[in-house]
Amino acid sequence: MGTMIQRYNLTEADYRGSRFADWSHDLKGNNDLLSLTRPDIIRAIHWEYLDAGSDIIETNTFSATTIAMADYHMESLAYELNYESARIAREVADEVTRQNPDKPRFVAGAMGPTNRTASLSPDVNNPAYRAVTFDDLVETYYEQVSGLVDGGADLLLVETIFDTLNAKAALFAIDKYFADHPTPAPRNVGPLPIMISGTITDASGRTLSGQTTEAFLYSISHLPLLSVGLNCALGAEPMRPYIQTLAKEAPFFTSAYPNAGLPNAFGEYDETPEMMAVQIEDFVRSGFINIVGGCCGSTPEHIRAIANVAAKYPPRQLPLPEPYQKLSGLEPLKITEQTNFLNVGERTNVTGSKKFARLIKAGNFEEALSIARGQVDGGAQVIDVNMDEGMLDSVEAMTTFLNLIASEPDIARVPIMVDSSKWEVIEAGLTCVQGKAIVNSISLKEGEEAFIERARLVKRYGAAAVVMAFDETGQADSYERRIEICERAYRIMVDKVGFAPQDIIFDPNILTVATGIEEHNNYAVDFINATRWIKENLPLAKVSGGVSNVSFSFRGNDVVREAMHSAFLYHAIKAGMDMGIVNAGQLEIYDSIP
Ligand code: THG
Repeated sequence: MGTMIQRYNLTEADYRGSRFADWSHDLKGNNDLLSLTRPDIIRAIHWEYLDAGSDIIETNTFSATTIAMADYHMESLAYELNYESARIAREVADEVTRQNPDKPRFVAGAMGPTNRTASLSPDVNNPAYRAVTFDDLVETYYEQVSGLVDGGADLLLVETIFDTLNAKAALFAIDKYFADHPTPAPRNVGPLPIMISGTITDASGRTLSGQTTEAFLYSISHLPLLSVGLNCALGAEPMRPYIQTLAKEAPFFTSAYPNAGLPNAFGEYDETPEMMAVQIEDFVRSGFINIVGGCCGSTPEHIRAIANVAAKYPPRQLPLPEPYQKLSGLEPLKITEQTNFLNVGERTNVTGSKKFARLIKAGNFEEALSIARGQVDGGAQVIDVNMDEGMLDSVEAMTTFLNLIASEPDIARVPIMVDSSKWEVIEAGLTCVQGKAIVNSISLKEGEEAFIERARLVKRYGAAAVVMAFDETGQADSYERRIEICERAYRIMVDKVGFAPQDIIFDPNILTVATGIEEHNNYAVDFINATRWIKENLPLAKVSGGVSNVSFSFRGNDVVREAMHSAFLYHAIKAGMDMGIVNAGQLEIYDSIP
């Protein structure tokens, strides 16, 4: 769209039209505004791409959000821009479809990344600062979705994603919009299909916000997408390995619409239609792709050439779905049958480490980060973060700490487990992480209704969940109660919420043994037996627990505690325990316990 608009050499007056003739700010360059002031041009461009063979055209709404429109002081026009742009594209697509009903044409509502990043700080002196929050983005995208849907878009395209947290906010908004409006006019059908398209901006194969392609994929796979793919960036050729990765892993259709090569010194794109078609033909021939197209610099002639080569080959076959738990930080973490026991670092917990608590309470977040780093260096593959302390503003502490972690690549490479007994703290944590995180925890403590509501939200945020064996009558402390509650929670999550069973992590309560109270002596054995039962009876569910709890009776005697942890894990892992919250780096090897 931008490439074609450029060809018209429009002036400030064209952008303004009569309606905005007196607007107080410059409007030249506000391409989305042309849907209101020069709809004839937008219509003509759509027509040209359809004539070239496009099955899908994008609405002229890449920047039609309150956040991006703020540059022109046009926030209040966001809804109208989306509505009008979708309506125009709809009209042209319908007209062309009527001429040739055998080739139906579709309108993708384009949702750009906005001009702000939710997981990076624009202020080098304040790495915890954010120019935009997840909640701001959800609000702005929700409005965009409503305009696109009302204007008649067939599907939604979240594109040019350079920060996965922005994209997660877009998905959150879309999911919320269709929960609020199950069959919106004018199409009166259920949720529109969603296409997601990321952007790999450098040769290391990462997004601007630092994620690898797989980590990106895992972060956005919680909704039933129509497609996932890549666009924009350096052109088709450098995209190849990342498209290949998506083709192999993605349980959705895949898409690629690269730029027409690298921009030259004048910001122009030099790849001819023939050159670009050669690259795209390779993607299609290799079976990587279901949907192809062009981004910056690609003209209707490029699309015509691409459509011609694409027609020669069958589309990609979807791989068999892999029912694995797939988490991510900047890097992916896939839990398969081959994965060993997973260590979740326990020390970034104000109730679990006196040192961490002291640093956080003193506002010394810099040094607190070194504890997180120590856990990762010590072998933690996930880190548990807990800020539940009476003297702290836990929401603020969680937000600050997770934002700081986001700018430390050696820590942020692992997924985060957001640990709190307060739901608002968990939500605050989830709005700070671009990866696929774990919520720690939800339970039936406050009844089924609250449990369902939270499980739905966890899903909407795209996280896995620890589910504690706790119900309305209290914490499970026998084998029978543990399995009864876990089975009930599993059925509710899988049958009523539609939660992916591989994303459920049961915690059947590691309680303290050897307290002097007779009834406590079987706690560890009951946990281990419950673990075995869960793994045999609740398909794909995982089991975790807070290992250091078991030895609280021996506080101060770390030699005994560490030996207990190893002995406990030796049996629990055999019974199927998948992961545990542990003091990473301090686990004694079972066979070397004297
Ligand atoms: N299940 C789930 N989440 C949990 C727990 C659980 N989160 C918190 C806790 N339990 C797991 N984390 C810890 C962290 C530290 C300790 C125990 C459990 C611990 N800390 C030393 C102590 O208290 O003696 C602190 C010593 C120090 O200050 O250095 O033992 O069960 N889902």
